[in-house]
Amino acid sequence: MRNFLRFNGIAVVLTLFLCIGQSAYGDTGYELWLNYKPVTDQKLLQSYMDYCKNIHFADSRYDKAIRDELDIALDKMLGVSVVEADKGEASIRMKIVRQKKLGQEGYHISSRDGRLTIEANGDAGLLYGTYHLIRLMQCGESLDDVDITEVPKIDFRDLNHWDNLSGSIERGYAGRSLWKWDELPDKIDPRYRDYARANASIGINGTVLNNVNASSKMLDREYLEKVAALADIFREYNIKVYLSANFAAPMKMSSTPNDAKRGGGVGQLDTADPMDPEVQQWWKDKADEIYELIPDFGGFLVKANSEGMPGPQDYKRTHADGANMLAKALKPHGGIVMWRTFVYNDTSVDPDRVKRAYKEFKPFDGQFDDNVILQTKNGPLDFHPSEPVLPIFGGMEHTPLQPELQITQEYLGQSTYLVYLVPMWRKFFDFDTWCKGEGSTVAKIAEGKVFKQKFTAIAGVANTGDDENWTRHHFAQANWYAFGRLAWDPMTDTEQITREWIKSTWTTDSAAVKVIEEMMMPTWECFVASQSPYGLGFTTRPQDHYTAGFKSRVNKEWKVNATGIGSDRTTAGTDYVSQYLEPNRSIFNNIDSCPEYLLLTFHFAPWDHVMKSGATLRSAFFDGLKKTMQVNARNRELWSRVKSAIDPERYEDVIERLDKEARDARKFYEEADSFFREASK
Ligand code: GCV
Repeated sequence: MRNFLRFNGIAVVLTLFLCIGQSAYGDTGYELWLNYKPVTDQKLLQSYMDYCKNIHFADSRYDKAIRDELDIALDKMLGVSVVEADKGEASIRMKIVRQKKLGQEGYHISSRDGRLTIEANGDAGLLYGTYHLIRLMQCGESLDDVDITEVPKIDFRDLNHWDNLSGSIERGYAGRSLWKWDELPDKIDPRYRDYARANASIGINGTVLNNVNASSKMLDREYLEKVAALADIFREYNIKVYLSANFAAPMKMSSTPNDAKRGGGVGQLDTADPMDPEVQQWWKDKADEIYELIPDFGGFLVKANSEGMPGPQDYKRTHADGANMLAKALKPHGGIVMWRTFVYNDTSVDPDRVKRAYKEFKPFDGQFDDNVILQTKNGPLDFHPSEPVLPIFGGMEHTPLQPELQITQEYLGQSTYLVYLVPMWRKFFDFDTWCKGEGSTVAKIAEGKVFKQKFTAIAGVANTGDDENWTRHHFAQANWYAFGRLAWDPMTDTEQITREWIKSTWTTDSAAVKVIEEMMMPTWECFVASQSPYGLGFTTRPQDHYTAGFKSRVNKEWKVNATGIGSDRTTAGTDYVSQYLEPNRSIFNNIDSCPEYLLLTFHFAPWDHVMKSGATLRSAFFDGLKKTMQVNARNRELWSRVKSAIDPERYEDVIERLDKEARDARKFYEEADSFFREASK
């Protein structure tokens, strides 16, 4: 094999030139964090070029993806091409080794004497190890004496797309669906591969293509063939395809008016009763059909008996009956069922909505088949800016739970506000449920370390669309990136994720990195203070979940009057606190020990309640309402400081977003301030 470096001197000179004059380097944001910029530090550049002189591939099933990525990355960052070499001579060696502790996806990167090795026990580990290596170079890290072992903490790390077959996206704020159903399977948009690359680079290994408010048509042969075409591409990047299934799909007619709107069933039956043998057979046949087209199909995600979707309760059956029937159909093929616990419509379950999901599911703990996982939103309401952890976490000892986080900012300023979600997700993962004594955090439950379970999973509701930069707001890309990194390991350090993202997306200029980090970090807390202070909950209009909607929420979702504000969910109120284990129950129940970020979720708190700062709730509350405006003004100023380090196109785009945020935040503030002043007299 030829063993020489095809070093393209002209390319390096050119790329360095372009880098010095950033303005010449047009950027749309399409590359996301795979924005491979020429390495300008001469010492690092030389060192990287030495390491990347030639590569020995391990003959893995991801070789093509690995090679393609290295081709792009090395060319753009170093101005060199990938050159293959024999094992003994290569400066980068990829190896499959028998190391069970690395699992199927883990890897070990090490370097010594100018040579670097990526070892993995399973082929996918080499893919992820390669992305890690590239990331090190993007972040300007030395490759000398590297010794990194990474094993994902969660098995199935999925994006959930709420994309409809029509091309619209429920709660999508970045254009239309990425999936061009009318063109598939014949025409393959190159973007599908870039989507897979981006996800693989952060460890995402599954994607649910369609909305949980699923059209039955998704399971039609016609659409399954289109799905198979996508699966063929994603498979090259270790990404499995899943589908949201409509529970009434076996019926020829829709079982509910809502389902009718979504296209009705695709089967020939008159029922979708999970105890009916014909229905069971229908799902078995459907599973066989799917696996014939997509042998590594991941399984079904199901929203049942929630917000008008059909489900087993329509036939007086339980969630367990429904989930297990699907599980049995998928089991022979190795598929799983992700059954959602976002179920709250039946007011007879409990007058307080936040209590319903727990009450619906707790009685069935331990009754689900072993290829079922309960996909559970982080909070009991619905992805609000600040919520307590849903007590299903810690409350169900015999059922695997899959956290569902929302990357798309439905209640968090959509694609207008810069809101960095990691601080919120950190709180969620760090929450101690106490289910097996102190330290039984959500992170550990998600990782399967608290209860015995066969597999673990996590889902993030995607914020992608067909906008050129995928997420409309350039900073919203950070939430997608961070979700992937946290799905890989929920305990990944926030600072590390943030800096990696900034460096691989924007710039490695250390002063600029600091400034951008400073912009991002306080945004979630400020947003909460302005739009849902102290865990108040619903504050936006039901029509858009964006503009101020206090009038339609007051006295329904929470109360406010001259005495105080909030919801009494203590033992003297709706008793929601009792769904938590001790000591959380007592901590939340007492207004003095209740964490302030949840004060108004659990208490109707008097305006003169004294906060930890010494201020009254009244003054803290009204001061807080201004916070998003303040952080926005500060961010506008901070952003101007990094102008010289940022390409003009994205720089201006961000200014435009910040200006829109300023206008909308002021409007929200004015309405909030006047409403609460009036209401609190
Ligand atoms: C997909 C909320 C959203 C709905 C969403 C639902 C869910 O209610 O507003 O758009 O539907 O959650 O998660 O199922």
